[in-house]
Amino acid sequence: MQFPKDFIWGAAAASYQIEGAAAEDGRGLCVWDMFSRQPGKVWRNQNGATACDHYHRFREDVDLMADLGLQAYRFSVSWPRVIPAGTGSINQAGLDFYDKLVDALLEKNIQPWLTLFHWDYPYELYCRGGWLSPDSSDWFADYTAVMVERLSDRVQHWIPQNEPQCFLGLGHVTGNHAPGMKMGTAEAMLAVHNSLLAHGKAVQVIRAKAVLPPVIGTAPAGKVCIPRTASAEDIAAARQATFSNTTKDIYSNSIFTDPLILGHYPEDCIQVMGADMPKVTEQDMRTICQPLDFYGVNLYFGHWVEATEHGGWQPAESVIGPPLTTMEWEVSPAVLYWGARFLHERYKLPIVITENGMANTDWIHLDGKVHDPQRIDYLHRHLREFARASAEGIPCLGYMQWSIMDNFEWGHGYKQRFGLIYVDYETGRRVPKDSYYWYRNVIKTNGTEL
Ligand code: IFM
Repeated sequence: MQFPKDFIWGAAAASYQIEGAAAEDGRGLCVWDMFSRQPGKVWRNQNGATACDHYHRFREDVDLMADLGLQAYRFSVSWPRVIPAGTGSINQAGLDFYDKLVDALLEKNIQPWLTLFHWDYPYELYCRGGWLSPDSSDWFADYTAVMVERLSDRVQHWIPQNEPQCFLGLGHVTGNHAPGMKMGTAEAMLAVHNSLLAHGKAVQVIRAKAVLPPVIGTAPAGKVCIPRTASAEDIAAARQATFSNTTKDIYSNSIFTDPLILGHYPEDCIQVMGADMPKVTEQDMRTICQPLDFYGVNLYFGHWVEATEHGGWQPAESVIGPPLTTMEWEVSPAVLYWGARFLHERYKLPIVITENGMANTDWIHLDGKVHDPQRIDYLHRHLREFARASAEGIPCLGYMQWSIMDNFEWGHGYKQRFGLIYVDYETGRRVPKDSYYWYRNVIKTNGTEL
């Protein structure tokens, strides 16, 4: 398999999922602290108060990243660690943590890819209206400015928000994630619009203030459809299904990314949302649609689709007894090929896989090692599909495995393990899994042996 010479091999994690130290050094509360206190919201009522204790063990973790040969580490900043109330006073100790983390990464030649928001929304801002507040985009822009002022002399890669489909869809519509709200469509769409404005303003701030020339991208949870066969009709059906909005469900690529990159909401979204669409001004759309450098996308599985007789699409049956991860996500590696292809066709940006990986039944075996052949096979198959996209001329810039280490998997608590590194949560001990050593060779050989 062939990857571009300057392809970036990375791995990712997020603040609330790994840092712990939830009540230390002046960190403010986030919505996940509060949500996980409610009985029954998280598996076994667990929470991220200690998590992987990365806050204290980050140097050991960076050493492990360096031994892995990692070229980039995508991490997120805990907004309330830096600005405890979400706006106003800055917590220097919190900023210092990210300062030291970035320096430690750079010392090992690992590029820091900084995500500004990966779901640990400041609780105080939630109490002031959260994403429904007309001030929410300015709060986010002000927070962005703090991070840019402190780190942009060393950080070049910026991702404003991780998976708005999830923090809004799961957090504000179904209520399965923090803050656990169940909004109607009109409110949900207002929150969508405000989060898009926040993205646009953050990009403006980064471009205006950054010291190093910034490289800015996205990290949505893409719903990508895979054609059941290679027929032109099924391919067209999968393309159409990937971007279409036929219900009021906001778990959509195009509702978020069309405004960001094409400068307007998709027509079918406007139709289907009807009176539930927020008031949208031309000025809003100009703010939202800022130039981006890459299309980063988090892809774990795809949805099978086939053409109907009348030129439409319909879900296709999967096989009986499909390969499933412990999240019960179907292993469907072609999602990386079709995702890269459809998303590049529509948005014309180079592609980065900002997350891809699987949860597995990992434990320490009698020989003291963690054998995870399923994960190796999963990653192998997905990377081959991404290489196929690259071979067809789609600009593929990089790949971030999710996740560098086992961590707090939101509502699933610590039940689901996604890491290349096993974490013994009782002791904090890290044990690199077989997939860690496998990925190390992939990086070393730039994927040529895949
Ligand atoms: O752990 C999550 C991450 O926080 C966002 N993307 C999907 C991952 C696996 O569920």
